[in-house]
Amino acid sequence: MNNADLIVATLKAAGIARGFGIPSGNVLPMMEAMRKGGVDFVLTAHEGSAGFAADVTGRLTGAPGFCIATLGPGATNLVTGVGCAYLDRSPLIAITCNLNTDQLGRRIQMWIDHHALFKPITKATLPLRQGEIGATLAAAIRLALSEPQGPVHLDLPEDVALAETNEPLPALAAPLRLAPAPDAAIERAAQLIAAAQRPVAVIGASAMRMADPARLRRLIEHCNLPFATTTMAKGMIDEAHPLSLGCIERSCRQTQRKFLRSADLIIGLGYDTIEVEYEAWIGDVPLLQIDIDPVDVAPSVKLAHQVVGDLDSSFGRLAARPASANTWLADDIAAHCRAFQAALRPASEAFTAHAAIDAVRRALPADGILAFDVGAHTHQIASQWPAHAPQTFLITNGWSSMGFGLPAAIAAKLARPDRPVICLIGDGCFQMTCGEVATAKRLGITLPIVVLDDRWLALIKVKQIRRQFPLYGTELQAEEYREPPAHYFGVPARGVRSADALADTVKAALAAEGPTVIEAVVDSEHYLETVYD
Ligand SMILES: Cc1ncc(C[n+]2csc(CCOP(=O)(O)OP(=O)(O)O)c2C)c(N)n1
Ligand SMILES: [Mg+2]
Repeated sequence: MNNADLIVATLKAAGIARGFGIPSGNVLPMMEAMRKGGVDFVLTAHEGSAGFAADVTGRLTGAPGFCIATLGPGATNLVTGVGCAYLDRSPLIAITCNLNTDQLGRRIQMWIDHHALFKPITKATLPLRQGEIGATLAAAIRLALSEPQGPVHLDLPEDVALAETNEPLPALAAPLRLAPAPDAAIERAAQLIAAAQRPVAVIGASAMRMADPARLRRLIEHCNLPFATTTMAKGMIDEAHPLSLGCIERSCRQTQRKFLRSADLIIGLGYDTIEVEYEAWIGDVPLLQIDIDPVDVAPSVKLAHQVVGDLDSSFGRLAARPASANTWLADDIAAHCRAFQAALRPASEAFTAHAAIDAVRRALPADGILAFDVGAHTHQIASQWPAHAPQTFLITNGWSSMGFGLPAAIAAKLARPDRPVICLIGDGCFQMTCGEVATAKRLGITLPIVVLDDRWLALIKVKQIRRQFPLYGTELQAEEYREPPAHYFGVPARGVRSADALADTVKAALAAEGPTVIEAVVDSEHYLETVYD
């Protein structure tokens, strides 16, 4: 057995079933070990996509995601995906396959200092060395899975990969758990919730990693808390719940802000400020923060109290306190939700982006998974798409990188082959990652790839208009498509120009054998009303 075999056997023992990446000569020993060892190598079109796909695999499987690249430009490409796992806190192992040990640090083709490159975007960046492979890998896996979860980078020189070893498979220790919050902190939080007349909870991204998300719903119901969520936390509790207010700080954010500012206490439940800082929306309302980290707020925020510790423990203990009453009426919440949802859908004769998003929702069963991307469409999808279960609404909002949606959808379909998965992305994002259409084709996965073809980098266009800059450099194409090409890389492409045609085409694509590209030619002028209002 060589060290590459030992690495693969250890990854497999950690529950890792596949790794995403692009090879070079230096990667071949690892790929051969993966082939023999039963960890699938998934070839992507770009290493950035490999990183995004690994991030999403980590979110969905409970084992770290795995991505692999060559040195230099392979490593720099990979960084865009690994950074996503860092800010959005997904467990991930990234391996760069390097030159031979005696060449490291010399002026040799493609060589750069990988540890310097990965240091700011990983929990650790470690060299893999002869005789220390098992211990390094076990430590890396444990660190990636310990809260807050995140990526660990490992650098593997080619001679080390190929060297024979008699190291045994390392024992894998359970990840470290966060300490429970002190009793006094829980007690004070319970008092604040009991005293509030109009408390509102806002669920954030840390809650996505709870061991038992049902505790969140029990706490909300126990305290009768109307709850909103950030973009990433949508679906942690079914948004059809009568206490659900929907998403904050996306389309029609002013409607949500107005409601939030009518509260007398905001309760952040696993609210990670990486998605949006409190001071953007909280106004004068006092804040009770319950999270895994000490809160990061501007001096203007009225921080009433914070509880720092393991979320399963905090929420479980708070839900075990006597129930308290408040003055919320179900009608108030329902009326607010109706007004919010109506404002998101300005009337138009045209086939609008919001109508396209609703059509895709209609076509996807409630347990289906949506992966989408970064742009004005993100704002619109986050506000108007009802998410019904955890892990069904895949987006990056901490890292917020274009190019996430398509590799995320591919990774989701591989991790959950039994579930319908849809990719819904802007045309700018499609142009950035359309090579991954070939990846989906090669994998043979059923995947509708819906492109909202509005001919603009619409989010940046909206910003140009708001800031009174002339429109410049944000138009993707001057004329409307007549028809899309017959196929991309052998994947059939369909053009649609109405909501009904879109819903029907998506349903057909969900029943097809492989991927389908569906180009919805939409009018997104309404973003000027709904986005960054
Ligand atoms: C890697 C990266 N580059 C640039 C940006 C800035 N950015 C955010 S949204 C966006 C436009 C996306 O265009 P498109 O996919 O067409 O979506 P739309 O805004 O039209 O819905 C850009 C350039 C980013 N978030 N990530
Ligand atoms: Mg666009």
